[in-house]
Amino acid sequence: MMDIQKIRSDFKILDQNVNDKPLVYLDNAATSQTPKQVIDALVGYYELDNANVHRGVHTLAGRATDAYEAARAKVARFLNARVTSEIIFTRGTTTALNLVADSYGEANISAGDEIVISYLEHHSNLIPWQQLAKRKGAILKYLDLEKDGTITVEQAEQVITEKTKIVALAHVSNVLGSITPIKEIAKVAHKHGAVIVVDGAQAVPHLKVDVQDLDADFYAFSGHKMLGPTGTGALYGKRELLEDMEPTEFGGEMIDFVELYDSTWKELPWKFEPGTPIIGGQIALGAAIDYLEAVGIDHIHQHEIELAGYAIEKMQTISGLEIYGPLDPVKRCGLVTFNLTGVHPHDVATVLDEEGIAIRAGHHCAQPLMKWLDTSSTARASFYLYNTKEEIDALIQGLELTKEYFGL
Ligand code: C6P
Repeated sequence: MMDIQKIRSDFKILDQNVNDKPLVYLDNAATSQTPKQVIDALVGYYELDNANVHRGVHTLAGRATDAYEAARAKVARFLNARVTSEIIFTRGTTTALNLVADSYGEANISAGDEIVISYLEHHSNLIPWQQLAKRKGAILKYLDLEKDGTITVEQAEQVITEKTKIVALAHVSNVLGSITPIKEIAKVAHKHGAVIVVDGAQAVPHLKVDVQDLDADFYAFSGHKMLGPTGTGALYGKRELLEDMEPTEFGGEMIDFVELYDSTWKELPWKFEPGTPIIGGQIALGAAIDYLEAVGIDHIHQHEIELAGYAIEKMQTISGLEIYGPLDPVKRCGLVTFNLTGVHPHDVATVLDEEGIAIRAGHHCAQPLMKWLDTSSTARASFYLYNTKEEIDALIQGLELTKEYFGL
């Protein structure tokens, strides 16, 4: 069982009024809040250990390097990677996915090859593949979605062929909250000799992710959606794939020897980490993992199922409110995307903000999905471990007020 009040006491930011109302923060899919323990790790690094990593022989450099590499080991353990060197620190999901497209994609995609993605992808898992396909004369194919927005293995079986070289899918949709059956689709991809790249931005914060069990070839996530600082995150890749890949950025830290007309690279993972990394940030990401593990990721997932189920049940009583994605909370993570007929989602978000309630409105960086849903934008409430049913009650009241405000 989770002690929500105890958890909330670690998040000072939650204890404030916004527009004279208690803050109800329901925009966790955009970015989560940061507990004291993570802030302390960041401040502790700057107050006591600040130095560049992998370069100096002095004590602070040693401490900074040890803490940075210890954070990498935590990420490896959290995702159940085989070895720590399979974890490349990145600025987040977007950078990680671009790295795979620009390195693995560049070397392995030729004219006529197929890259398979889906209609629900975030732009970060769409544009890198779109641009790669354009550069190479490859074919970008889309998995269609079921009526409730979910992706099925049957769809994948129909679309993935012998020509498919890369399958790139979100583990959890940032709009629909739906969970993609990655493990089963990985089997289909591998049967056809393709690799599977997983966008885990909305999964790692909420679900137990085991990259070996999923048999993912690459797996990307962001630290700021899982209690860590912005500018942090990582790419997991199977060692044998990463070994064969070329860096896409060059400079200090990533080289072994540099001569006038040629250079060689460091071993994994450092050949993919040029320049001074986000040292304090990644150390704090390690502290975020400690926090999530102490609470228990399975407990967090269960809590979110309950919150999403409660929110969906209450929202269904509001006339003119359309919910997108599967209605069964077990099929999704803790977010609910919706529209109120006759009110633009930005207006919904603005009225709610007046009530101290933070939600997101817009296309959520998923324009093809908006088209598929036959809308230009939606409102989205997204939950995390510190949210409560009382906060969902406040959201529901706020939505009723929005309807009144617009005379509906
Ligand atoms: N989605 C949202 O409000 P970055 O920006 O690199 O940390 O994450 C990008 C990203 C990739 N994939 C998915 C599924 C995502 O949800 C996101 C970020 C935020 O939905 C900001 S648009």
